[in-house]
Amino acid sequence: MISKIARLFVAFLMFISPSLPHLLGLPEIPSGRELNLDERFKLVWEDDFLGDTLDTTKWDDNQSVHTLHWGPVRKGGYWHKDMISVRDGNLIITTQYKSEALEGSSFGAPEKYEPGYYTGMIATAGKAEFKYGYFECRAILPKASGMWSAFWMMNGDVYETDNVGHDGAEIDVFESMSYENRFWGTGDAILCGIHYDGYGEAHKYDKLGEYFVDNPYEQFNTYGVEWNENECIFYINGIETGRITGDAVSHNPEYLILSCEVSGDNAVPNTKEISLKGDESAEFIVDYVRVYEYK
Ligand SMILES: [Ca+2]
Repeated sequence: MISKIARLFVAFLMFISPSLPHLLGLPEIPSGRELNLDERFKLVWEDDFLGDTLDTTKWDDNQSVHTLHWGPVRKGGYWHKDMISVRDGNLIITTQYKSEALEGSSFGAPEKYEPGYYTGMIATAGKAEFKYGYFECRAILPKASGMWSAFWMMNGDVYETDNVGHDGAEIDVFESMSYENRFWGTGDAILCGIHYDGYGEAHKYDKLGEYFVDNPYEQFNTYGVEWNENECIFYINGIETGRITGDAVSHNPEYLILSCEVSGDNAVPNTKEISLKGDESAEFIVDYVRVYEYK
């Protein structure tokens, strides 16, 4: 209900001036041009998540991805392959507190798994990397506060600090910022942007903005980015939300990532934000990921 009021308020602001919500730091309602997918693109890669296991010819499940720079610790919890499953035509990334550490090691990193929040990620690094086209996933986001689910793209050269993202960038097709615990019902919104020049002092972030999605924790929506040599154009359900041009645009192949994280740092969860209690779990459900080339 509160989300509906927030959305009506934002619609009113956009009626006065389309850029007003953005200036006030509020999410916008997608209102741009239509994608026209069939007319402009052809499908070149997809995973519909059929069968009972992750297709490891397409994805790694974060214990064997050596090209990535991350250990098993991720924000307030751990990434672990046991939290990844495929069921009823969907990929499921489950988040849950484990009072006993799950077994295994990750990336050959020295950190060990301990009791705590467990969730997961999968990536196509070294298996399917793409330059330019249209990239889309169809998903239901995890229904619990303190979850940070995302569909994003990376290239290892994102760490090159040369003031441009041309050698590689982190393209966040969407990041879900949480559920329920944001002011004015804006938890129904997602975030889009591009990070480049690494994550240290030279780090740059072109934040496109935040956008409302239809019942993202209850129903499937599509989240996409169209990427060419000039710009990245972001879409929700085939409607443009906005575009990023200039230095942030990558000109190198990027791999795809689906992931969930929990609020916190160094595997210490922010329990004020995380609404899961006991052994309750939350699921990030992905129907498909599709990659298209320009016709
Ligand atoms: Ca599917």
